[in-house]
Amino acid sequence: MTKCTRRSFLKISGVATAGVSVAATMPEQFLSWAESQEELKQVPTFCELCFWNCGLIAKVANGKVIKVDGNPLSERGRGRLCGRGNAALGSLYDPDRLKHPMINSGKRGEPKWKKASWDEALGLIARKLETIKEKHGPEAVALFSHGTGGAFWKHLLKAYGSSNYTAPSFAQCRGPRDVGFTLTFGAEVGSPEFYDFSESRYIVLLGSHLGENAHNSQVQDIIKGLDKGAKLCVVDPRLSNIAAKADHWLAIRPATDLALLLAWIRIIVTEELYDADYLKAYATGLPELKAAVQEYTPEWAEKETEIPAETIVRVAFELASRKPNVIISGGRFSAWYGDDAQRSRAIALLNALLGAWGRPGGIYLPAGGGVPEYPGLPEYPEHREDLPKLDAAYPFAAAQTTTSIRNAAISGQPHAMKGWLVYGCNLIKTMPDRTETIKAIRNLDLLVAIDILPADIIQWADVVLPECTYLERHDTLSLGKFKQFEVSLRQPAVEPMWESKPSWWITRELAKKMGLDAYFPWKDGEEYLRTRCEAGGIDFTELKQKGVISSAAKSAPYITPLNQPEFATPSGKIELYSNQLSEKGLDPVPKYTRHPQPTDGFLRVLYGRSPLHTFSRTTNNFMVTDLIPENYLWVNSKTALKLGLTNGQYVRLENRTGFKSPGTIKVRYTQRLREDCVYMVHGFGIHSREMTRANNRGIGDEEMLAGYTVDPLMGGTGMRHNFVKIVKEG
Ligand code: MGD
Ligand code: SF4
Repeated sequence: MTKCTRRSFLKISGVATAGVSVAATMPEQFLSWAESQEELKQVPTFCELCFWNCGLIAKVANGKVIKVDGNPLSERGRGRLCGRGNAALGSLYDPDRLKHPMINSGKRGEPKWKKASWDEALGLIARKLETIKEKHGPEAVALFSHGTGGAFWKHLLKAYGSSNYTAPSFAQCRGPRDVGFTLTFGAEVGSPEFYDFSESRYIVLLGSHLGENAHNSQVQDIIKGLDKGAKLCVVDPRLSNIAAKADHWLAIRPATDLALLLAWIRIIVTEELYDADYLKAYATGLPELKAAVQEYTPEWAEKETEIPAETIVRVAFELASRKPNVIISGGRFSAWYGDDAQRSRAIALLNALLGAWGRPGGIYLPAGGGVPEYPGLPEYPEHREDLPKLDAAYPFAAAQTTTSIRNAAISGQPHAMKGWLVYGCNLIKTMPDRTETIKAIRNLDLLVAIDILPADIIQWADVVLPECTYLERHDTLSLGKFKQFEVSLRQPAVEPMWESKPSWWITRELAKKMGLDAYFPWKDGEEYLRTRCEAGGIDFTELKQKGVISSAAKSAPYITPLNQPEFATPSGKIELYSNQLSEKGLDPVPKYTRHPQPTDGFLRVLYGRSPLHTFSRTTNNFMVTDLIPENYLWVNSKTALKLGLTNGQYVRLENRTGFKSPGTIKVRYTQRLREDCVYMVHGFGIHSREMTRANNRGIGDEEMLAGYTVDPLMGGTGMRHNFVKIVKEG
């Protein structure tokens, strides 16, 4: 933690010369500090407005955070914050924040809130958890978690005796990609991804709108790569911002990406454009792969994808000419159509054929490193081996799926599911099929929501626990495996507001009430972190001061004669043909399946991200809602004219089951989208009236889902089979 004076801060931030505009743009806290002679405290910590966790430095005066800046030591942001990261004060000082624990004395979904003390709320939760354990066993309790503080809840759940923890970021997001890559390379592509964009010579993005999807360092890297001459091909039904910078924009017919990928694979193997030496050294199954893709000619792919065959061939040759310094990326959110692990595997196969894994400008090998857990904790209770697994139907489910926990709560099969702890997940908007989620919730004996805002999920909770925001708390360490290993510290910049508390405290107090104190020996958050750092040989005093410490000790990002890669597949090689899949009766090489296309005046709903919003996390944040207060419905101008829509008009949507959106959305005319689709940003359409700025703004894509398809490999939920009609108001 360092201090600077008002004068030096004004100089650093350029505010001293900003003149009259300061009053218009700076928050009240800043103005009162600027009038005073207070010293400015600088507290390094990291951002939680998305999972990228960029290092930041909070500037604190008079007990208030007045500004945040990027921490130059953090590889995740390199001194910069994105628009959301800069809106930290909008999260910290949101007047709608949860202020004290609450107990619901009404029904779930129609709550009657009673303010409670922490002792009362935690006492009630502890009693209910004990009862569930007695009646059904500890496995009948599950944790849904998304965010850094979730680590303490996972520890509590395991100490209680359950291993049922899940995150929507697996089955509803990047799980299919991770499984497709693991089946091929024996490892995931990482989070943040190990893409060496800044050194790339050819980049293909399929359905990834990097930039609108603001992953700080990754956006910096791709721009650097393009500046240095990398070619870019973007495959997207919409001309995204990154597509506007591309050498090729392929406006693919939605749901046909696998056809394009298989055609590219066929061209590369039949024309022998692959990296032959690399495959000889590291891969197995090339002849089988070659035989399996013969039917996927460019002419066949043209009919499926509506991309001209000659363009398909041209991109394949261009891409191969720049091997191995190439990246083919399917982005992060990969739960599209239910065959997503296989589509992701096709992407992995292309990277493998071109020798990209472990090569400069391809997918680098992440640095090793880690920090041990808190030493000396008791062993977790043993889990019952005879209990059937919730995800048994999905042989490659590398993590627990949210939907299998939901199914167990509905049916009681394969075992009882009676209590949910929901940490930082807005499940009502996150899981496909809201009716099923509500049915499951109604069957529970206990739902505890741990949140910072009165989000939609809160309305369905029995007990609500207000966590303090990331600028007010210690959390677990954030460990980053980049080309160097990096440890980031979260520490409070200011005291928690109202009665909100950090998760290290809430879980410890709850544990005490259940006789699990031995698992939570730390005096406070700082002592927890210091002890772990000491056990891992990290200088905690230095970490506190810098916020980030990185180490190059185990850094070897590229393959060299002395740095050979290891592939954790059964064969120890890159598996172009997968015996693991064939043994389970699944396709060893991806096969194309045709998905339904919209008919009879229906349009496919595409959805994505806004650079200023993270799902529903930011839709109430006053610093970004001023700029983007609602989502818009992108409609191709020709389609809009045909339907008699005017630009800016509010409309409703109706899905194939006849469900009409309760909210309305503003039409945005565009030529940057195919005629058979509409597009919107996810995270809007909040129902909670206590979220005063987000309530009833726009429409949530999840609400319009008429169904979803489940990935047979890993249980991912394909949510892009979403067709709607546009209904004019009145
Ligand atoms: P968010 O909307 O970010 O999504 O799923 P979620 O993580 O459930 O909800 C986060 C919740 O955490 C909010 O209620 C917010 O108030 C709360 N929160 C924010 N900060 C904190 C904090 O510091 N502490 C606590 N305790 N709570 C906090 C995201 C998931 O959704 C993902 S990763 C993807 S990629 C999918 N996206 C997606 C989609 O695009 N469309 C559809 N239909 N479904 C999707 N589901 C998936
Ligand atoms: Fe925060 Fe933006 Fe970094 Fe995400 S990318 S952690 S929102 S600064």
